[in-house]
Amino acid sequence: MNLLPRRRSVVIKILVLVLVTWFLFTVLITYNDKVTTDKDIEIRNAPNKNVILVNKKLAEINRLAFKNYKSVSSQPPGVHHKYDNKSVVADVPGSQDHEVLPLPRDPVNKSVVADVPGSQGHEVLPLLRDPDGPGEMGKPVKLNNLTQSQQAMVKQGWDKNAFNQYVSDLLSLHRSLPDVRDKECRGIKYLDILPQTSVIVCFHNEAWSVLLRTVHSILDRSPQHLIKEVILVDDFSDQPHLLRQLDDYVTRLPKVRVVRARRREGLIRARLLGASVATATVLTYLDSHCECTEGWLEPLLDRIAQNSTTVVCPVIDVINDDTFEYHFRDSSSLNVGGFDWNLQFNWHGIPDREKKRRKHQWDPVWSPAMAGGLFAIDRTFFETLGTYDSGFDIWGGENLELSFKTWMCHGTLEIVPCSHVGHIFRKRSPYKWRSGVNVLKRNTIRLAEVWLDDYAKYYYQRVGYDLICIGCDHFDLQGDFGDVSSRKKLRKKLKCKSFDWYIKNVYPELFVPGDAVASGEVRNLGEGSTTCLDSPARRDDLYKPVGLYPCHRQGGNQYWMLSKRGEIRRDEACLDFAGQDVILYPCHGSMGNQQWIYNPNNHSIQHGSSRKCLEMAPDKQNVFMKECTNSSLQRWMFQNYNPSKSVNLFIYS
Ligand SMILES: [Mn+2]
Repeated sequence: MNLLPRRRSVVIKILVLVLVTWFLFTVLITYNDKVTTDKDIEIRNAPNKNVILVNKKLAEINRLAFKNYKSVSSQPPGVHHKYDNKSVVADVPGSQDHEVLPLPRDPVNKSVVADVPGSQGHEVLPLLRDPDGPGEMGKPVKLNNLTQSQQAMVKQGWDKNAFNQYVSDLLSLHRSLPDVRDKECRGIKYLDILPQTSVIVCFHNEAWSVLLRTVHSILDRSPQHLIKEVILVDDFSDQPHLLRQLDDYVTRLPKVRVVRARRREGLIRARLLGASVATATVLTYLDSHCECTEGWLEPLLDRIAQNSTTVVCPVIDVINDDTFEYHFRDSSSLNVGGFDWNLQFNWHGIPDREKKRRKHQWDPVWSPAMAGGLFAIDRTFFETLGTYDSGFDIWGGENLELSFKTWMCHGTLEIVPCSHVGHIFRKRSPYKWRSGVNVLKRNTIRLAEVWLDDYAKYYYQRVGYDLICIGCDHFDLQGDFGDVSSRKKLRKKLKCKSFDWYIKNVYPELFVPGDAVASGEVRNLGEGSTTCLDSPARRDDLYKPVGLYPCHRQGGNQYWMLSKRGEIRRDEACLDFAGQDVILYPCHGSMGNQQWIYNPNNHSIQHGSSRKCLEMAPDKQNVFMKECTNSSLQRWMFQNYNPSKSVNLFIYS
């Protein structure tokens, strides 16, 4: 009987011991796990410390592998898609020698993987991020009281990247952003079943924190079932953080793969390399210095799901290159893309006819051209269009090529106001290109030759034949820009519409020099009729009052065109009156302050909205806007005036 209580106490002791041991063990395990994870995330979130020294040997081996490429002809056959994950040599036009490096896919400790934000599922996301940390909610970061060594680091970051890398490194890779959409966007119901997308991000020597913030913003702010994969295309970077360190990092992000070019390819061929390994129905291209915002993806995919020939662009918000502040505006001030006769892309306001076509300001808006870096396209449609012209080199003009053929070959190009992606706009390119080749020129000549038909002459006039090829006219330039016959054949095969159709239907706002109602000098008929409107009109000359000078009949600063819509302009500079001086202002195509009504009978130039008349000062130094009189100082003569082109000029509402 004595034994029993003793035994009972032994049993209880054992039980307690087991419990305590189990408890301690559990605590220890959890603690260990947490320490590893915390450290892990901390290291990755503190990019200043993240220059893990890359094993030099590995880097060397990589370099050796890259060296072994063979040179190939510049226009190999079409794209062949590889749908497997294995190491393959991709057959991209112009880049047969790409090597797709296999991703290390070793089974990793699950608890670590699950704790990496944006990986596997989005459900386990303990973001170790200070919600009031620097740059959160897209707020600006201003640097104060820096030590000398910090100042040196700031400068180094700018030199390397042309943006403030030091500030970027201070921000969380998962920093929060405000919901920048119009509030109506939040209630829009999209199709239940949307296609998946492969997001393709090309980079060359991109800063670690900027690249990874791009990646995490994709993963963190997209419905995970819509992201099939994120493909990072490395265009032959040599900075150590983009080699082994990047491979190691993305191992923990199962949807992210790195594909590496074996030599410097340029943006266009890098994008094609990405496409060649992508497996989803929709390709979404982003630059490597972006941040996606809440709800950015669904409205893009929705448009493509409804019509696979619709090519869509998000609204591109500005991430300040210095403070990393996220700037955004509502859709009322949205711009669409266009270009000038230099074939340079530009932005302009939504034309009135397009405003009328749409019901709401948050409805997708037709855009004549895309900026280039950020868009989504159905992969089959992209292939049908012949992807990019593989004869294009490096970068430039490819955005217009894709824009023209989208519209001309039976598609639609839209900007989707409910989709916002931030982008760091740099003021200079931090990269070196091989010298001696004007790639932009070569690309745009190809563009003009294949797509512009008769309108190509305006491009050639604008850039000057000399610039294209010294000593030859544009008909014997074949050697200079390569062979475009296959691209022309493609255009024929697809039964694409003419550039004339495109200009008249998609981009009627574009000023076509041949349509000018008048071109040449604008001469005042008072004070001896010897004075002409005279101003330079380059970008630096804008916003200044327009001047006067004795007429010289040599064009130049006295060459003006009167457009059908009543603009008095040279290139993209328009005479503009807002109540003060008559200045040169970027043409906006919306008449208003830039509409001038020329009356060939009394030679007056009346301003559309103020109804005042252009008048020369008696001392011939300035022009003013005055009430209309019969004064000879208000009489002007346009050179080469052709009233038959001035449709509707006198009808104003
Ligand atoms: Mn960019």
